[in-house]
Amino acid sequence: PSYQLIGSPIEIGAGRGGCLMGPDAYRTAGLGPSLASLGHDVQDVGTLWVDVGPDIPHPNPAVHHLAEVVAWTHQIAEFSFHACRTEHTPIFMGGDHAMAAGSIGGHANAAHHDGRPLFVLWLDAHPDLHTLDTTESGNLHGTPMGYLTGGTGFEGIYPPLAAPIPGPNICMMGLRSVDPAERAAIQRLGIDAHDMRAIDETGVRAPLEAFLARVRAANGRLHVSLDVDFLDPSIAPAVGTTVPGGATFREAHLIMEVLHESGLVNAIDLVELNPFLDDRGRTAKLMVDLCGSLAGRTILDRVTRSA
Ligand code: DIR
Ligand code: MN
Ligand code: MN
Ligand code: MN
Repeated sequence: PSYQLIGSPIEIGAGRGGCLMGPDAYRTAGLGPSLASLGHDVQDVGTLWVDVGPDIPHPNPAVHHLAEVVAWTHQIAEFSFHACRTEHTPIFMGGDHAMAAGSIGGHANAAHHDGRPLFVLWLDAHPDLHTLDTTESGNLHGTPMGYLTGGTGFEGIYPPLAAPIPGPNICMMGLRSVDPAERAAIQRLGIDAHDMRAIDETGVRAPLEAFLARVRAANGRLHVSLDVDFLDPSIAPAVGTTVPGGATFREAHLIMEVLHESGLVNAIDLVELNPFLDDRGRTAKLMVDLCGSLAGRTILDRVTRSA
């Protein structure tokens, strides 16, 4: 495919600063050249920015920086809608996970426009299924999935979605920090959720292949949203919300390798990288290497391919 890199340095959705530097850390770690070395067309279209007016008050006093998140959501959704109606595969370089309201929301509207269903592979320690009313931290990076699945209270504040994303079209892997309201939402929406206990028991490949078979059967479009905290903190320290017991190096690469073989990925989010917390760039480098596997890097030639 032809990749389009786009910097989306929103950072006020997270509890602490630093994600602002994410896009440039990916550039320094060589994301563009790495994809180009695999034979792809790569275009870095630059970094988005927003103007922010006065904050929007909200009945939930924990909610903060709502106006800024809404401005970013509009900006990123607009870009995503247009990018996802071309042959390019956009890679949204975050930025915190609040970015996904725009990147996936715009993608959902583009897919709807083309009469195709959107599927989401959500790789994260957290389901980010809060609404503006249920969030206790008020950190809005915990809310994009709430918005995208049609949670209440976003209407009139966030950009309209053509249709909410149905739970069964969403596969979550890596969950290990789930708040009570989110746990209930996963159940109610019928999200295809795999917590770390399930990954321990089944590995990543079987549930991923089952999900991809559904995407293929539905002629769906696929958005992959990769939160740094999906990975175990021992290999990916550069994130504000580390949670022990995350995906291993090989589990993460295997997911990317299987995604490449599927040929189904239409857009990618790289979120929550906080370069201020990194250890000599190793987390940024790992994220770039994971993109390499997603873009077709293999260890050896693979002569046979099992189904
Ligand atoms: C917690 C943590 N569920 C919250 N969320 C996220 O603040 O709502 N951390 N997304 O990365
Ligand atoms: Mn997240
Ligand atoms: Mn997370
Ligand atoms: Mn499943």
